[in-house]
Amino acid sequence: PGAFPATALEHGGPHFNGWLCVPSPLVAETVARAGFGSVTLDAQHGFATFTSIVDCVAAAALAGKPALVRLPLGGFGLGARALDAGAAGLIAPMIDTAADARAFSDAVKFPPLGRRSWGPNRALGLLGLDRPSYLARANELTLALAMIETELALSNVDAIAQTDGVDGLLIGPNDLSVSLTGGVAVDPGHPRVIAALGRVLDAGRRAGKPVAIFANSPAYASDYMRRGFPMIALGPDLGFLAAGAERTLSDVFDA
Ligand code: 3PY
Ligand code: MG
Repeated sequence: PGAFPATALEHGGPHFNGWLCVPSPLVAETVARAGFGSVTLDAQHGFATFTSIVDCVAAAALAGKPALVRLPLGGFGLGARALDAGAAGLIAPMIDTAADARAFSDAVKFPPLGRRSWGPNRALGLLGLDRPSYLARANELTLALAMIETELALSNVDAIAQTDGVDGLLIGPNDLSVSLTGGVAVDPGHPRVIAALGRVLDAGRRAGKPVAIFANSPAYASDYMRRGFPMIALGPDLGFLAAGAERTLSDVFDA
């Protein structure tokens, strides 16, 4: 559960990731057991802290699933710590330029790809690797996804995708809609966002790297599945809880 190599997204699929805002190990374990292939602990807009990341990585591991961490803006240092704590991968928001991509990769990949500092205190045990094997394999086993969610990122998408150490892209359709409409709309279904999807998928194909996407709803997730995205993140958990609560209550009247 401490590993998430990009090759895991090559066959079959799509891979569904459960996106978690609530910083609770019980929530992480429950969603990981509910059929999702992995979970994301969100430290940008969700409430994940380093302490909750440590606990939630362990809880996802109990369910046999890898945990990714979505970093706060520019929070690459937290990313390296999360990998030390056994996170299987990282998602960096608002990667707009090749320089942003390089800074991300520098912090979270060991040489020769980057300059990650040594200290995988729990990752060794979770992966069952000794120190030399972890050093040799960590770059390949831990997924680093760069979020494409602005007009500027779209204009640099090939350079971002081709940055060594960036293992794949993840589209943030909400921010992308805000950016592409100049702050007028937050709408993943906006025609400019839909038109951009193919452009990012093509850049991933050219770089030989997977393109994942966040889905606001099951309907968006189905659409993204038909478009061939190999990984779809669904959430957040508060939405699962609200939908389950509403359905449970309405079922009382339908029974
Ligand atoms: C976005 O859609 O902007 C995201 O960051 C997904 O959470
Ligand atoms: Mg976003």
